[in-house]
Amino acid sequence: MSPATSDPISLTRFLIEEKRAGRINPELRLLIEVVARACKRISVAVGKGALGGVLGDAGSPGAASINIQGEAQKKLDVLSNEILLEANAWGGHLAALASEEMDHSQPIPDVHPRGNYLLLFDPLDGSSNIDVNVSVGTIFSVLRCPEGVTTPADEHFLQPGTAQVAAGYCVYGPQTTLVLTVGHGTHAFTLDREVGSFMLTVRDMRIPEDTREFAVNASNQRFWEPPMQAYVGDLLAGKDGPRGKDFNMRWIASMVADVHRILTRGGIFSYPLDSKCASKGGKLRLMYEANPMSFLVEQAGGAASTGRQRLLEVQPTGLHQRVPVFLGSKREVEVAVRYHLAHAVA
Ligand code: P6P
Repeated sequence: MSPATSDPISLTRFLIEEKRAGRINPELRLLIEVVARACKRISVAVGKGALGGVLGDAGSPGAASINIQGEAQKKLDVLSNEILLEANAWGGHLAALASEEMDHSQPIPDVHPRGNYLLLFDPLDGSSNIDVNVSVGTIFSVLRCPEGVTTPADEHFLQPGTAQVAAGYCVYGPQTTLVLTVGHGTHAFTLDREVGSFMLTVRDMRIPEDTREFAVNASNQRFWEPPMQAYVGDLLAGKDGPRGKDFNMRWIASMVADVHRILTRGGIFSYPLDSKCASKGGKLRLMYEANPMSFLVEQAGGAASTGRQRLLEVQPTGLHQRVPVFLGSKREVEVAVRYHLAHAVA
């Protein structure tokens, strides 16, 4: 990890330099700029909280608005989704987009030119934390539109995570920070609110290969599969147990915040299968949560697995498909996977 110089460059300059180096093309540069601009608008709305009249559930009293995930939508979920849809409609860089908040993907309207990329996003992940003023974030993933497809549909989005050309998140916390990869490292840009620009604050984030910190919702312990119970049990046993060292636990219940901590200082994040979510394939969504986060983590020297395979190699079967997630410090993810593989063999 190399903190940016004392005179940080802007996201715009960083992207121009990536284009000059042949790592992105002008269309992808525009796409990322548009998403970053939308995140600035979302940051303003999130930052206003109660003053902006946007806290609480969407829908009318007693008739909450429920999304395809079966979750009550927050007003800010709906607003953030609308901001991203509007920002990306007219630029000519996208063929279609898909959102956690929309049942199906949506081609760019005919009134606007269509580009060669597909954008997927969770407009405001962790939104249940908003009303209690805990960090939340926007997660996005960029795929190429398949050759010859002029009106993309859901099936054209079903590409493995290795096909992503860019991915990122924007965490709305004490700072608003955009973390981005275009396949050449993972980089952090902090919003300078006075100027209104994202400024490069960490070039090439690197996750330490080992860690003493794990992130899991431990209240699910009784629902976990045996290998997960064994793995976490050994973490909790600390230096007197088979791991021979003590561990610390953090769980913010906002994936963007938990992953940002891991990208910043290491750790392992896990949302494994449990008997509550096994019928759905897991808790977290593959296409617009697990895949973009796994791309960022691998580009920062970490690892990401379902517990049974490299997460980026999962072949999607549905736009809102869920998947078990282990990601973070490379050697710790390898240990967690060994517990699962050992159980599978036994
Ligand atoms: P739990 C937020 O709803 C989310 O999708 C992720 O951001 C977060 O990691 C997870 O769910 C939290 O789940 O079961 O702890 O509330």
